[in-house]
Amino acid sequence: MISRAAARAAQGIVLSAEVQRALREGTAVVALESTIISHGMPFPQNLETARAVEDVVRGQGAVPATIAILDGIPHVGLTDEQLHSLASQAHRVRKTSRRDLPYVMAKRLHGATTVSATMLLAARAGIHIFVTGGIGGVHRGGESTMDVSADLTELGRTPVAVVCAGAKSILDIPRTLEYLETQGVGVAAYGADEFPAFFTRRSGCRAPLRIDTPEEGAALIRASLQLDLHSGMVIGVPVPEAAAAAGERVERATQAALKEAAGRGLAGAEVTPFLLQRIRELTGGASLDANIALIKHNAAVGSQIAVALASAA
Ligand code: PSU
Ligand code: MN
Repeated sequence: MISRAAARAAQGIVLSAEVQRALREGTAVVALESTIISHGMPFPQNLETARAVEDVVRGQGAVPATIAILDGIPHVGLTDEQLHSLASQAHRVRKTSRRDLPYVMAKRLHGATTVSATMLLAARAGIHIFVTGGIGGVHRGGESTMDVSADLTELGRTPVAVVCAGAKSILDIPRTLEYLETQGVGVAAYGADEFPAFFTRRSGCRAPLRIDTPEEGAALIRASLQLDLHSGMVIGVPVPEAAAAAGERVERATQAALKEAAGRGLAGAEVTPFLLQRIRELTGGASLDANIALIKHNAAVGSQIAVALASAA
């Protein structure tokens, strides 16, 4: 049998020294995505947030592993210099989901990984927990456009728990939950009964599962790994109350941005980045502040779950 380290090397995945050591020693590791840096927020807030989120993870006693493709090589764990170039040269970085990975590698491009590609690379590296802001989902009107994020099918086939603030109301949340059920993905709300809707704490949809502590989250993940389910799960953490105050305004901006996107006939991978940018402009930055607050909060909760998982191993 070949070792896990050799298997990663064969796949051309580069792990930072810090991440390698943590995985070898059984220290908690938390994966982080890079599309949120390149396509989800403007510079320099994207860089500040990426650094702050890594600090939150470290503050909880876990090791952050931000994932991206640099010059065609998948990296798990970035240096500050690498984070900086990803954040400041976003126009040179391609949004990379599962299907884009071979192309970005073959062409030796820079790629920012979405939830699907980040999950895939995290799993290859042996990381079980991944923190982000929000997952992709079934877009509104998805029943006719078939615009369903590859994040959802990835959750059905890759054993990584994604800790997030739920799915944005730019998406059809009831259909997103239906789709996750079809894919066999466990969906839990953290300390709440309802699945959260990113900028707002409530979506009107009851979460299928509820957990209230990091230990409960760790136990769920452990059971899933034990059964070798090969599927992921979603842990939805409601946005902190203070940051949820902007929720109504953001909701109105979301409606306006959706109309604009439809008017421009946008489709495919462009849709989500366009909506995020327009909502940010229409709310005068309020959506960005809330976005930053919720991802830091998710990082704290996700790291606590990762630490609980590592300590029980
Ligand atoms: N939702 C957010 N911010 C983001 C994304 C989603 O609130 O930055 C990004 C994530 O990387 C997610 C991707 O995986 O958008 C989904 O894109 P699409 O809808 O094209 O599948
Ligand atoms: Mn899409």
